[in-house]
Amino acid sequence: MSQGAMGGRGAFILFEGADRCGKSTQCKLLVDGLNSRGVEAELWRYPDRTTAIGKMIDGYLQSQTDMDDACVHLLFSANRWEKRKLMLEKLASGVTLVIDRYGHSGTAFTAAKKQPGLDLEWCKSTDAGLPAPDALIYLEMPVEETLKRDGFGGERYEKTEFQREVVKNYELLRRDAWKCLDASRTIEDLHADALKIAMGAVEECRTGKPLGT
Ligand code: T5A
Ligand code: NA
Repeated sequence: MSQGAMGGRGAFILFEGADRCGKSTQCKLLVDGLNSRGVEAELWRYPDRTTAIGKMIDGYLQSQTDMDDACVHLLFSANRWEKRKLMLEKLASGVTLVIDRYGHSGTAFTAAKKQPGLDLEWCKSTDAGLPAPDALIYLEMPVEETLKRDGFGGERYEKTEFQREVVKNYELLRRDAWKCLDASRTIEDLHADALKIAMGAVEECRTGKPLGT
């Protein structure tokens, strides 16, 4: 019997943080860890580059196309809205979703462009009404350290100064409820903490915690 059939919903577990802090690594490990403990879990990521909107975002991130800053922000947001219905269905059916980036990335990155009108409040407003995470795991790391990691530098936003602004914005968005982990620790250590946090959220959701917005 699925968890949904037993009456509980799945949890929405979110990983956030600057580029190369280790989000995707932890998301994959967490989904495996949850599944091996009998918790049905799926890995989702934003941007979801597979949809029509996601393909436009992908072209932009790879600098194949240019776009107005507000316009591309709205596409990132629309990419979350277009998957809202499926997200609600999955959670209601008892599936836990481990999600690699969400609206916090949207706000932290667009606001880092420092364009008139595109402040934190405006950036957040386009996501108002989307489901809120049950647990947000923020991987914290100085920009200088993430720069040393493999693969940095390929895409549009992977520039030192820009990443510094992104981290400043995450600090402004930060709430007490965020679970902040020092991302310079080992992959295994971080996974152990993430699994504890996620199992706690899964249990709360199973026993009736409502989904926020
Ligand atoms: N964006 C996104 C917006 O502007 N608006 C939005 O609304 C959204 C949703 C693409 C870009 O889009 C922007 C933000 C981004 O700039 P993406 O596709 O998530 O976003 O970016 P990716 O390039 O896939 O991923 P990241 O750069 O964010 O990297 P991760 O996932 O944080 O890091 P990961 O796990 O791939 O690890 C990076 C390297 O470090 C190693 C890994 O092995 C890998 O080599 N590593 C560690 N090394 C030592 N110790 C550890 N603990 C380690 N963990 C990982
Ligand atoms: Na990633």
